[in-house]
Amino acid sequence: MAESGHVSNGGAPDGHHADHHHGDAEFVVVANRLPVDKEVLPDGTVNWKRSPGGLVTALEPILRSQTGAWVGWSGIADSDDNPDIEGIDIHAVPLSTREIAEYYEGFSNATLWPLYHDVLVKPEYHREWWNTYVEVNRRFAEKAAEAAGEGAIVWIQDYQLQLVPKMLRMLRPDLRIGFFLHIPFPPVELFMQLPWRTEIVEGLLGADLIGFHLPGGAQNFLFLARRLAGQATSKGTVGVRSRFGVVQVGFRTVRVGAFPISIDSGDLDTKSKSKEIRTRAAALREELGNPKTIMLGVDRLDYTKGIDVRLKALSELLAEKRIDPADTVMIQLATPSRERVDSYVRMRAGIEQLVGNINGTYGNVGQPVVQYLHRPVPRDELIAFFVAADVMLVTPLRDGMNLVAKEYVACRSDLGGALVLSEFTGAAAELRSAYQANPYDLDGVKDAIEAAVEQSTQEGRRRMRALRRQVLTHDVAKWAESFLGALASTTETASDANRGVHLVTGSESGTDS
Ligand code: GDG
Repeated sequence: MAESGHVSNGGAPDGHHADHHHGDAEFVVVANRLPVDKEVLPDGTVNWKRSPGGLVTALEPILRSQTGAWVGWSGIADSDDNPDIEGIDIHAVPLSTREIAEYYEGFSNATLWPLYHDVLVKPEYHREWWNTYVEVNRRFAEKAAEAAGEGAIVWIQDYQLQLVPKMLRMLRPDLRIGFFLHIPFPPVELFMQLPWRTEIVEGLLGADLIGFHLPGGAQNFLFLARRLAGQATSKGTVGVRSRFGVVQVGFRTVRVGAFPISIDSGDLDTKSKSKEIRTRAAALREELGNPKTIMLGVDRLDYTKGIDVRLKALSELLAEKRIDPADTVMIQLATPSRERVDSYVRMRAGIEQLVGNINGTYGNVGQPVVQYLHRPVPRDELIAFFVAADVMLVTPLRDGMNLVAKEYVACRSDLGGALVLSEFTGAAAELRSAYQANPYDLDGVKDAIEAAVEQSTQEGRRRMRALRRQVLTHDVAKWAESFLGALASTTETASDANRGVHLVTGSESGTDS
């Protein structure tokens, strides 16, 4: 199967593979990365640091309350490290240098990522990359099958692993399988470019529940599932039907729904009120020369994030004297990302040129308008930046959700600050009281920034109060609970679940606004 690079369309097995030795985990998370980062201490000893991501935070209590396992890659090439974390059974999937280049940097980040983000960069289609994606997905599925106990719940994460649901179901028909996509699911016209479109859709349909951030992504998927998965196979044509957003393929049931992800908002709210963070935020303002307005951008350095959009808007606002460089500072924190993918190298150069341009034209010695860091900053420092910033600039051309927008809001218990937010983020569906703009309409972005800079205290408090109500009542624990609740309520018994595919859109789990 791997040689041809095609995933078999064959029917699911009808019994258990008695020769497989099962693990004993009741709940298994499968993600590209393990929730740890390797740290080599000055004396050469190796330490595994828990990575602080939102997914880990949300799932950790669930993983610890049951027998929990996590299947993923350690982030290191050619390593057979199996890091140890208390309370979570870790199953590392080793990746070779070639596999990282083809499965991760190639098919995941130079094919799927741009394809799923409106083709902002031209996706590259290479058969070798696809073949490696198939092989690596198979390895993840095999590890998950080893880790999971009889009848376990398995939750597969994101675009790097879209073939795992089907592969895992074929190995272990007894499991209940969920899949969540963290990035947008693209419109049909774009997805149809993909030479392996049918394999991807069928791979996902191996799950019992497929989650997206937004109802629009779920709709795109449903349409494609009907169009692609109903095709004739070597074993005859599988019927694909739908009602009320419920599609049935053969006898199996697959539910599809929107589950907008969030953050640990309570934790950020508490931290942002602490004396240390308040003091640090005041010191930051001081270090910047107490400007009237601090603007802030926080992103992985990625072409989807629209960092260029906000820099161009700022540059024009300065040229038109609608913003005064003497009392304005913009801070752009850009975390290095995918530095071996060509399009990222080019984009970085473009952004750094824009920064240099603005500072060369409008800055003074010791007083640049844009302060740009290309490195990650510690979490507490980041929170202090959120507390200090008057205007938060979130201007992606396309973004599945955008957690930064929610984090900023969670940090503003003082009801200060203003959020400028692209309409093309998932967060825009919930954060209605932000200053929203179409990132392709530069005049609209400029107007939104100007309105945010000039808002009255009263207007700012009104908007921030509304934003905080949404973010504080919809946190990441609620997100996980809602997905896992929907997965647990998929009604069929496991053996029925292998005879066909049937889809339901999740009206029970849509966004709140
Ligand atoms: C994908 C989807 C979706 C950033 N710089 C630093 C830092 N960060 C943290 C932020 C935030 C996270 O990284 C970035 O999350 P985003 O949601 O903004 O973006 P992606 O990385 O593209 O995430 C996205 C998400 O998955 C979840 O489903 O929302 O749409 O693209 O938490 O705070 N953290 C620290 N230092 C930094 O310099 N400590």
